[in-house]
Amino acid sequence: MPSYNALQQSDPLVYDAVIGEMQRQVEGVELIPSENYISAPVMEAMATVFNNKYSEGYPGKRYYGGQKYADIIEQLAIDRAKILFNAGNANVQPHAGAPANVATYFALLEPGDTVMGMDLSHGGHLTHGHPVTYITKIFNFVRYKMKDVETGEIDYDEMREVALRERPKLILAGFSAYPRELDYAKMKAIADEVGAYTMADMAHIAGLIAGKAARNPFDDGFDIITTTTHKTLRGPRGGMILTREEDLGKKINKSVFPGFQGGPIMQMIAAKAVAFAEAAKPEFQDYAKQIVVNAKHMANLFMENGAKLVTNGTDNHLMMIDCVTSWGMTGQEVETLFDDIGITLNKNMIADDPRKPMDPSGIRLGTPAVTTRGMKEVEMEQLTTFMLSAIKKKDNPSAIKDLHEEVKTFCNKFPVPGIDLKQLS
Ligand code: DSN
Repeated sequence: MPSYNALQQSDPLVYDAVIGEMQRQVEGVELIPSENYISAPVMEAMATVFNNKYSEGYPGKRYYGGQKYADIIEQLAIDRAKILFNAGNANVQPHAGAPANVATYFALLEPGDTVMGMDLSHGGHLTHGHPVTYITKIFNFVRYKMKDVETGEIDYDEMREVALRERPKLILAGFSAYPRELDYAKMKAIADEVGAYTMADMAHIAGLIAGKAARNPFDDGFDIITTTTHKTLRGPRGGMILTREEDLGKKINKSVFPGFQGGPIMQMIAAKAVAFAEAAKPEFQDYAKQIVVNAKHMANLFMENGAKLVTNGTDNHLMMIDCVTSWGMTGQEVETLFDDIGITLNKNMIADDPRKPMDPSGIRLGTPAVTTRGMKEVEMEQLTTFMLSAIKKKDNPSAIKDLHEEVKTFCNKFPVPGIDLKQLS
């Protein structure tokens, strides 16, 4: 870990906030399912002089000079990503997940073309065609949903009917709040029937796919995978677009640069390369499997204690709890209560939620970050007990304060990779 001495000297306000955030991460429990802790090598690669370099173009084909080392790191990231996900092409330049998705739409579609994606209220993502996003002014989005919110089964018959009627050019799999696996083969069959491309936005489950704890959509013939690199994949904040066929990758590359972005963020690409090498190690497979074991265990514990989970369980790293039905509380009330005991998760709409996005009925939580800290089933039991106790004692401020102290003591036993507060004292 860097000493941060120079930062402390030159900008104490920023330094204090950095140290405060480190303390928050160490002393608290992170259950937001899209968050994680990067390793020290990934963090070191991010904080490098590659920040100073402009590298428009691709390895061997750049617009500026001085690319000897930039080419090395970008080619490493590309090659490692291709092996990790069995891809024909990897574009590691997208600055984040949303630009990766938008660049993909522009690579494949003409304005006015139709895209079919999962409804946001059933677990889809804003960038899959939510009306508040600009992209809906350009492309026409149609939706699919779960047939049965008790099992999470997608209505593939309806999806086929809508596809035959609307003739989408792109069928999109992927989600940010759906706790089950999708049937990529069924989606691919529907896409083939209407001549659509298939794209999986696997941002949430990229680490599970890399670690062989979830199915790779390429195995069912999907054309494209987009992802962020900082969630279960445990890399730096950023995005990536993979194609099964090398040729389609050429369209993607043109769309990312010069079509959409300017200079790539080379220090993040260096850190992506490091993270992909980490994810290729056998121990990452153990990590990915444990994420799912932990999530299933926690979900079962909640349900045994009377909580109502959307789809009644999970197959992946996350779960959605209907707080109104479970505890007569809103998602916001539960988020705030758990914040008070040092456990972070997020309020979230549940399927067909009658409440509003900023004040929804549910919460979303997951196990990628706590699993990185080495927690296993027994710790999931402890965490669930903390959360259920908080709900029981919610009207007793001193009991909530005591619980917060217990959570801090518990966290002491599980170091966060890349953070050593003792080095700073
Ligand atoms: N903000 C991310 C998440 O939490 O799922 C998705 O963009």
